[in-house]
This record gives sequence, structure tokens and C-alpha cells, in this order.
Amino acid sequence: MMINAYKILPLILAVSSGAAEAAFMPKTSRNGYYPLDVVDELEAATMPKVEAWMATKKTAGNCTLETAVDRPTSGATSRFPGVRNTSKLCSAFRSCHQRRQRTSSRALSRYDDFVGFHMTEAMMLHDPYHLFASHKYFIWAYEKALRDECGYTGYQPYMNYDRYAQDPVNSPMFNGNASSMGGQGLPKPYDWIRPGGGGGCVTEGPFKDMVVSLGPKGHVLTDVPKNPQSDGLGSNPRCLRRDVNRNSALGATANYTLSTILDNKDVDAFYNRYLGMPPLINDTHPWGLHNAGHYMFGGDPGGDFFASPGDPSFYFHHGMLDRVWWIWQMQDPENRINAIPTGGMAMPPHQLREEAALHPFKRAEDPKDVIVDLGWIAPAIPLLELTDQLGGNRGSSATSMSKLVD
Ligand SMILES: *[C@@H]1O[C@H](CO)[C@@H](O)[C@H](O)[C@H]1NC(C)=O
Ligand SMILES: *[C@@H]1O[C@H](CO)[C@@H](O)[C@H](O)[C@H]1NC(C)=O
Ligand SMILES: *[C@@H]1O[C@H](CO)[C@@H](O)[C@H](O)[C@H]1NC(C)=O
Ligand SMILES: *[C@@H]1O[C@H](CO)[C@@H](O)[C@H](O)[C@H]1NC(C)=O
Ligand SMILES: *[C@@H]1O[C@H](CO)[C@@H](O)[C@H](O)[C@H]1NC(C)=O
Ligand SMILES: [Cu+2]
Repeated sequence: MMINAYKILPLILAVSSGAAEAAFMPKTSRNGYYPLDVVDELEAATMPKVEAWMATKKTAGNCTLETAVDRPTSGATSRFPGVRNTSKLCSAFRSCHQRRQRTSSRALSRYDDFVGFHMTEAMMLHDPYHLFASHKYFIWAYEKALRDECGYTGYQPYMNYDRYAQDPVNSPMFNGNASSMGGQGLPKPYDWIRPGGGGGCVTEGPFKDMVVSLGPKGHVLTDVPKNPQSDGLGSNPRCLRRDVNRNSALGATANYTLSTILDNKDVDAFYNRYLGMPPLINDTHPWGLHNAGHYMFGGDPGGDFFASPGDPSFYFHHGMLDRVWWIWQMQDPENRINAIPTGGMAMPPHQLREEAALHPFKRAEDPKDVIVDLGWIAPAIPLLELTDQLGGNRGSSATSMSKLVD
């Protein structure tokens, strides 16, 4: 089914113009703040292929590289503003957190509409057909709510893991100052990837007074007050807890990301490596990018499989995963845009057993028949309208996805 990408690559490169290459081959970081890492370099080197592919596309609608939205990386400069200062994003977040929910879900705030959906439809969202595209759509819908309803004018930034992995607790993302996404939690015992010394309530930065309501539902921290409802959707007000964890983050340094992208030409191999299924053998940080990014801040609800979108850092993490998927696709757009994984559920086995009993989920047999229905979050659309990150959904502004660069 998969055609070898690298056979047709010289052809694609031959089509791209020298001018396009010059425009997309920066010698230093796009944001001028961090040196380019090997993944940034790969991304830059891939842009001529993206240009060539965009030129041949019939269904791009009005979506071009010029009109596509740039999602910023966190921690940028004035030339590429990115998010040096999370202040506006955080006030939009607070506004969403204070708004009443829009739907009949049992969520408590507009923000909790998203958390509640991820908790309720976890079987669908973590099915192999769905994981990439449905999470991408979920992040997009959240970004849209921040913009349309909560007063944000930017786009959801992504967390370029490598920038922070060596010292996350002192990074612009998690150093706890007013421009960060908040800091380390107070020390607490913690039982997953070797702890980073936190795990308790976040006491610094914009989210120090945040009240988390939904969950817990998964099993990560043992001493979180139980939710009054068995589905985790009852009101359970408590602090935001985090374990900002270098050990976890070191599984998402640029060399891991690069190897995930380049060493897995088959979509199932890529999916499995991204999820750490199975963990790498004889490797000190074997758990895959998805786990590494989640447990880089972990805690409650960030480390709860179901309620993890309840920590706003979730959207930075999954934004980066969208970028990784996009760079992987763009190594061979013709063959990879609609390549859908068929592997196992992206869910820990014990949670899968419990959830399968509560919310049985059966996907359509053929990816082209799969409809992604995000219920109270976003309208139902075909899966294969979501896989193209530049001009999906026939290029309409409704789902033309971000060009994920910094
Ligand atoms: C961050 O932005 C807010 C709102 O625009 C502003 O009041 C604050 O001074 C900024 N902080 C820094 C460190 O630039
Ligand atoms: C927060 O920390 C970052 C990274 O060290 C720094 O660039 C920024 O100026 C700090 N902001 C405030 C408000 O202290
Ligand atoms: C990434 O680099 C680290 C540090 O050099 C090393 O321990 C690790 O094995 C490397 N991982 C991969 C997948 O290359
Ligand atoms: C892992 O390391 C052990 C001990 O060094 C070695 O015996 C084994 O062959 C290694 N396994 C692989 C798959 O590299
Ligand atoms: C493309 O742009 C034109 C002119 O602005 C507009 O009329 C048309 O609806 C757009 N098409 C899509 C698919 O967004
Ligand atoms: Cu998820």
C-alpha cells in the first residue's frame, strides 16, 4: 500500500524552484531566539516539497502557504512574536473558564466543555483511525473558541519540546513567572515516569488560582479527591497540580523527534513509536513523544488519561504533536496525507478494559467512511477531510489547518 517515499523524492525536489528553497531555508531559528534543532532543520528542508505539493493540489480552496495560519511556538521574539508573554492567552483562557458551557454536556464552564468531551469520548479519540486527526480537530476547535468566544486574537502556540527538555522547570514554558504557563507543583509522591520533584499544587504563575473541576477519572496521582460521579464529570473543585519533569521531557529531545519522523516510513510504525508502543529497548527514555510531552508536566489533571485537557498546557503539547505528524506527512505528501494507522488503541490496557465496558466504540471499517463527530465541540466531518493540514475540508476556512511553524 505504501509507496517508498524516497523513490519519488528527487522528482518532487526537481519541481520546486530555487526561490522557494531560499525563502524556506533559514540559517538561524525562525524566531531568532533558539538555535535551529535537527527537527527545525528537517522542517525547513521539507518546505520546497510542501510548495511543490501545494502547487499540484486540486482541493486546496483558498488555502495557500501565504494564507495558512502560523501557529507560534512558545517563547519567541518580536519578529516572530510567538508567545513571549502568555498574558493575553491566559486571560482568554480565564474568560473561557468563567463562561458557562454552551451545551447540555455536564461540563461546568466553556473550557470544561472540551475537558468533558475528551473524558466522555476517550474511546473514539484514542482509536488508531482517530488519534491524529481527531485530536488535531479538537485543538483547532479549542483555538477557535479562544478566538471567537474568549477574546484571543492569536493562535494556539505549540511547545517545541527540545527548547525546554534539558531544564523545563527553568524554561519560559514552566518557570512559573507571569509570562509562563505556570510553574512546578509542590513536591508530592508520584508513581509514573520517575518524578521530577513536583506533583502538588501549582503555586506560581497565571494558573496558581485555577480551580480544576472535572475528574479525576484515570489513575495517576493517588491522593486526588475522588469525583462524586463515577464518570468523573461531577464538580470536584481542587487545585491544578503538576510535576514538571525533566526525566520525562528527555524522551522528547530533538533527536527522538527526528528519529520518530525519519525512521518510521510506515504509518503504523510512526504511530507506535509516537505512542511508545512498545517502549524502546535499552533506552533510558523509551516512552515516545506522546507520553514524554504529557508527563513533562503530568500531575492532575494533566497526567490523567481522560481529563488531561484540563491543564491548558495540553494544547501546547498536542499542537507540537500535530507539527510532528505534519512534518512526517510532508516527507511524502502524496502517500502520507491519507495514511491512517491501524494499530492498537492509544490507551493504557487497564483503562481500555474499563472504558470499553462503559463506552463501547465501533469504528467504520474503511477510513473513508469514518466520520469525526466532536459532538458539542465541533461539527461532524469525514476523517479524510481532516488529514490534510493545509486546506483540509476542501480548503474552507472552517478547517484549513495551521501551518505549524515558528
Ligand atoms: C505581558 O502582556 C500584558 C498585557 O498585554 C502586559 O500588561 C504585561 O506588561 C506584559 N508583560 C511583559 C513581561 O512583557
Ligand atoms: C519570564 O521568563 C522568561 C524566560 O526566562 C523571560 O524571557 C521573561 O521576561 C520572564 N517574564 C517575566 C514577566 O518575568
Ligand atoms: C538522543 O540523545 C540522547 C543523549 O545523547 C541519547 O541518550 C538517546 O539515546 C538519543 N535517542 C535517540 C532516539 O537517538
Ligand atoms: C539490551 O542490553 C542488554 C545488556 O547490555 C543486552 O544483553 C541486550 O542484548 C540488549 N538488547 C538489545 C535489543 O539491544
Ligand atoms: C475563496 O475566496 C473567495 C473570495 O474571497 C470566496 O468567495 C470563496 O468563498 C472562498 N472559498 C472558500 C472555499 O473558502
Ligand atoms: Cu487524548
